[in-house]
Amino acid sequence: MAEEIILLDVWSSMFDMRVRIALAEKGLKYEYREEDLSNKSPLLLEMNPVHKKIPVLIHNGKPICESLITVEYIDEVWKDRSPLLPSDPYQRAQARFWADFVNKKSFLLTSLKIWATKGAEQEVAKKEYIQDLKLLEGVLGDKPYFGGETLGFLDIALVTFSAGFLCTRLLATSA
Ligand SMILES: N[C@@H](CCC(=O)N[C@@H](CS)C(=O)NCC(=O)O)C(=O)O
Repeated sequence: MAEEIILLDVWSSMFDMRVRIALAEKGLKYEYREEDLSNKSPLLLEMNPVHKKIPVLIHNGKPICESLITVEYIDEVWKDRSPLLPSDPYQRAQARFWADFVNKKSFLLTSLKIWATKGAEQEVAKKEYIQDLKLLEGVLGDKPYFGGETLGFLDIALVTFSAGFLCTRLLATSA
């Protein structure tokens, strides 16, 4: 049976980009449906009744919500193509730990604080963000990717936010 994969998405969402990267890494074709978050589609409300947020991947009629959970799902279902999580359980736990750090600490707490504050408070937030990036740099070490020689789960978790942060910064400084 042919796979049916639908992605409820918003093109600019850094969460959704994670799912799009995972699908691209696996070479999967899917139907892209752009959502209007000010007027959410009945399908989005039906498929993600708990959070009512995008991204939602609908695989053969069944929804998968939350970007990192979706990336893991894609990796598990299509495990024979370009693995994203390490096969070693300890390394896998580490990748999940740092992806969780990106979500909860580095992105949500620190980088948003930079935009939400001014003056001395903003300077503290900037220092904290740099510390977070240094921690991640330590995890990366000399490897080309967090995943080793190829793009992996933690790369996908981080890259959309680090790129998004830089773009927002460039737009802010060029305004
Ligand atoms: N933790 C979620 C966050 C997803 C999220 O915040 N999506 C935003 C767009 S970037 C959304 O759908 N917002 C609509 C709303 O809050 O009503 C994930 O990782 O997928």
